[in-house]
Formats: sequence, structure tokens, C-alpha cells
Amino acid sequence: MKHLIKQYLDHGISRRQLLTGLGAFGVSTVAANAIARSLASPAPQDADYGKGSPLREVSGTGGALLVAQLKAAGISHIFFNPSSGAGPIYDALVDEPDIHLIKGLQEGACVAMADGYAKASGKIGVVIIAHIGLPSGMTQMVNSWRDQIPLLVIVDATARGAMGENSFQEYEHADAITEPMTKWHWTAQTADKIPELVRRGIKFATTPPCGPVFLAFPTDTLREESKANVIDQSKFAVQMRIRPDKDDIERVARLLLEAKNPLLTVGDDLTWCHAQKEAVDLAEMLGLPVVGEVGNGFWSMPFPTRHPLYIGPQFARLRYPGPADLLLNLGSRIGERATPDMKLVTIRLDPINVARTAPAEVALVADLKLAIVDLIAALRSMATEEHLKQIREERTTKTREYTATMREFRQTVGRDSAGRSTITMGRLGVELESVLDKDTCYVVDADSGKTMDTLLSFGGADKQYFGTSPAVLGWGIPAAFGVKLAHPDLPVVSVVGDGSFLFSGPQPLWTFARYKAPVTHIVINNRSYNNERNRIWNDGGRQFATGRDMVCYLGDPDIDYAKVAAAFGVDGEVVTEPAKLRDALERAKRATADGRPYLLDVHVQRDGIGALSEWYPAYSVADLRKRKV
Ligand SMILES: Cc1ncc(C[n+]2csc(CCOP(=O)(O)OP(=O)(O)O)c2C)c(N)n1
Ligand SMILES: [Mg+2]
Repeated sequence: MKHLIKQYLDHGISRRQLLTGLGAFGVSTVAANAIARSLASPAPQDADYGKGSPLREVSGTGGALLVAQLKAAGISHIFFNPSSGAGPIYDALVDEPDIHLIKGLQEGACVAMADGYAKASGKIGVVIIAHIGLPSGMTQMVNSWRDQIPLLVIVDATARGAMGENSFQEYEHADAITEPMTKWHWTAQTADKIPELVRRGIKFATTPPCGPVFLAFPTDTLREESKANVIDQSKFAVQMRIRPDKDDIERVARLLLEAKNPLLTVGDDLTWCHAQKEAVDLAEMLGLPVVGEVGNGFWSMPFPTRHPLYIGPQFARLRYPGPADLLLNLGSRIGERATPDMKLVTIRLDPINVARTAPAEVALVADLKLAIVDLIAALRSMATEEHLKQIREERTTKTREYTATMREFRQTVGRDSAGRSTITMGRLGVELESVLDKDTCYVVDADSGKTMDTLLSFGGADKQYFGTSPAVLGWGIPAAFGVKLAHPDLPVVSVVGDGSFLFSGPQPLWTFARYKAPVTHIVINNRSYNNERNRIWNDGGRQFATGRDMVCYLGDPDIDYAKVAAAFGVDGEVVTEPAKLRDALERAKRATADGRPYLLDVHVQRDGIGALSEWYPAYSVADLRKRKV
């Protein structure tokens, strides 16, 4: 009978089928009707203004109005962790089969799932969490804020009548604590305002430059019966595909034509504007060497990293192509550099941060796709094909020669790692590159993972890269869930450091098991905050001098991540030998093809300064006991 009721509640069977089924269990017609009545909850009542009106009056609880407006905004998934005050929202969702609930077991994980979903789908991620759990969610809101990703984060707040009374779980000005990481934050004053606030929140979050918006709904506004207009969100969509001014684009074109040694930096705005192909067209047209980013500061790789013009991440001093006289920055937040002999031209989505510190010859706010299309047209109109060919050919030949040496470097890493008895980052990178399908979504939240980036191919027809620029760790595993939800047909691989894994805790794995999300998880297990130690010891200092790693060793006790995964319903295995890596990756591939998540706990060699040290400052609380038992 329990199964029958679950089927009914999950909308698998009709009310009539429920009644028939209950009859088969010997339940009388009167009793069966009473059960069906108790299971049905009143849906919000609609009053239509007639065909063609964008307004639809809806009455119901504040929770029901909220759900009705989310539906009108086309929201299909909510990442949540419940609290009792939000009950009316979940009550309304009982009768809303078009919106699916995805449960996370910690609020930071819910936010990171929504962030991964938004990065992969281009749509807003919606999160509903407990008011008291907001600080946990805020850890990951920092990632979305810095990466300018649209999120709507909702909590149930202290009831209006109890505000300021220092009541149970109340902390005052909860919406204000989100100020540094939101585009807008607000606490609802009345139930009938809820749909309007949701529309405004979604508008603010999704209008580029995007970002998180926080809304608090006092519990009594969610419970109260009210009436309000629900309006299609498209009526509030602001078209921000800004076309740059013609004269400005001609200035940029002229600077590019005059430059002797120009350089192109590329960044996340290209990904958000779907302008990757146009960036390649422009680079090829002028033979521009292209630099991506190094370390943090980006979440995507918009330019194909195997393109002969892609010279790799941008370091403070580049070996090639020597001092640039013009830097064209297309959509990178850290691509704006200043040197005395270099002119900077920068085109970004973000009016606040463009030309923020480096002096710019030309700084434009524009849609990257439109800007590049116009720039290409301007170059064509200002220079003959012969002239363009002359400019591009010499540079392209030189850059091709340089990038050929990078290919050689990758082969050297492969050869070097082949003979070793331990798994190096090089070996892992080489194996991943050969095993992963080209259409894989590669989600990385690992300090060491970044050292593998150059061994893997991203962009264009190769793997799509997803990361986080501020690197608030604990993002990767839950974010990979959101990416998979956005791209159920693409393989998704998540790569995290052991340290990073532990910042989100193993709990996000439970969400993969419950919702059957077939993602391969790779834990780079070096029993260390390896790069942290390297950075600290790099500066010399007392730890370096004494060989005492006071803070970064993660062993003793060692953690078996495959066992941890098993406890959360995810199969996996420990891989310690280089020769067994490929088979393990293939097993993970088969498991995910079967529809199951899989985790590989890959024991890798620590590298860098002090890598061999397993020393840490030991201390025993048990030894503090004076009482002998
Ligand atoms: C939430 C959070 N806390 C602390 C840090 C500071 N931090 C940067 S790297 C790092 C250690 C990462 O260790 P791991 O993921 O194992 O990386 P690896 O061993 O590959 O360097 C820490 C603690 C951070 N980035 N995010
Ligand atoms: Mg580590």
C-alpha cells in the first residue's frame, strides 16, 4: 500500500487508479476517498485576465505564490536543504511536477550544485536553504559572485512579528550579511509581494554581469494566504547584447593593424557570450598569439588549447612572443596587464571591473560575440586581403614553431612518467588525456589539478573545462552534479584534491547516489595540501630551514576515499600503481555508461619542496588526562 501511495504522490498514477488500488487492499470506498482527499493539497487558484494578458492572478499561500512565479520563470530544478519554516514552499511543490527538487546535505553543496548547473546551462541556479544554514551556503556563494554566475538563493526568515526579539535561531540583518557577495539582497515585507521579489531577483541575477541574489521570506509570509499577479519572466528580460560603437571598434582595428607584436588574452566572458568561435576567427585572421590564464582567475577555457596559436597560460613574463606592444583582452578578468611599452585594449561584459587597475587605451563594455564580429568586419574594411595575409603569415609561422615545442614538452612528460613506480601528476594527466572522450565536461577543483591542465586539451572540439576562479575549495564535487544535470548526455569527470574533497566533505556523493548521476570522481590523493606547502616553503622561512611541515601534511590517519564513497552509496576503488591507472579509468567509464557514479582514489606522489616529509607536530589530547581509569 505504501508503494501505491508513493506512486500516486509521484504522479505515476491517477486518483482513480489510487482508489482502485486501495480497494484491492480491502480498503472501503469511503475510507479510500478519505485517503485520496488527505493526500491532495489545494493548488493555488488562478484567475485569468483573459487571453493575451501577461498577468495571471494567483491566490494561495506565500509559498504557493513563490512556486508559481518560479514556474513562470521556467525554473525546472531547485537545489535545497529543508527547514520547517519553508514548509509551505515544499507543500506547493507536491502539486508542481514540472519543478524537481535536488537535495544537498549541506548548504554550500547546494550552492555549488547550482553554480555548476548555471555555468554549464547558462540558466539561473535556484537554491532554497534554511535561514540558519545561510552562512554555510555563503562559502560557495563567494565562488559564484567572483565568477559572475546567476543564482537565486532563498531562505525562510524569522517571522515578521518576532523580528528583533532575539528569538529562536534569529540573527538580525541576515540579508545584509550577504551584501559583499550579491547583486541584490532583500527581505519580503508582505506575502503578496513574493512573486514580484522573485521576478526582480531573477532579473538582477541574470542581467550581465550576472551574480547571486539573496531573498529572505519571513515564515509567516510563506504561510499566509494571499493574492498576487504571476508574470512570465520574459517580460522582465533585459537585452544586454550590447553592440559596441562603430568608431570605437575602428580605433581598436587600427591599433591592431599598427601593432608589431600584439598578444590576445581570452577569458570567461567569451564563454558566457558563446563567442569562442569568433575569437578563433579573429586570432587566425591576424595570426595573434593567444594566452589563457595560469592558476586561478578563470572558470572556463574558451580558446582551444591545442590550437597552434594558443601559447599557453599567461605568466608575468612570457618566453614568447617577447614584449608585446599591444594587449587585446577579450573577456578576461585578469587579462588586463600594464607595462610601459604596451597599449591595452580591453573588451568585457563588466562595466565595474573593466579597466579597473591597468590603464587602457580603449576599454569597451560589449557583448563579446557582437564586438568580435564587428571587429573582424572593420579589419576587412580597413585592410586589403593581401595586407591581412602579410600580417598573419609571418606571425602564424613563428607561433606554430613555438607551439610545436609545447607538444614536444607534453610528449617528454609522458615518456618521463612512464618508467616511474609511483603515479605522478604527469602520468595522471597523460592517462586522462588518452582515456577521456573529447566531449567530456571536465570539472576541476584541485590545486594539483591545475598542474595537469597543460597536458589536457580543452575548448573547440575538445573537452569543456569547468572550474572556479576564487577557488573556495569544496566546490568541485557538488558542482559536477550541476554540470551533469545540465548535460545529462555528456560524460562528466570531476577532479578534486584530497584537501578539496574534504572541504565539501563526502556528503555531496550522497546526492549522486540518490539521483543516479553517473559522474566519474577522481580524488588526487597526495595526503597533503601539497601546493600550499610548496608556496609556503618557496619563501624560505623556518619551516623550510628545519624541514618541519607544521601545517600541510594530511596523512596519519590516512583516509580511504573509496571506502568513504561506499558509505554514501557510490562504488569506487583505490589506485596506487601507474600500470593500473588506465584499467581503473576504463572501469569508471563503464560504470558511468551504466548510469552509476564511480570514484577513483588515486594515490599520487607528492611533489615539490619538502615532498617526502611525513612529519607533523604530534599532539595527544588523550595524554592530557590526569584521571587514571
Ligand atoms: C574553503 C577553502 N579553505 C582554505 C583554502 C586555502 N587552500 C588553498 S589550497 C589548499 C589545500 C588544497 O589541498 P588539495 O586539494 O589536497 O590540493 P593539492 O594537494 O593538490 O595541492 C587550501 C587549504 C581554500 N582555497 N578554500
Ligand atoms: Mg592534496
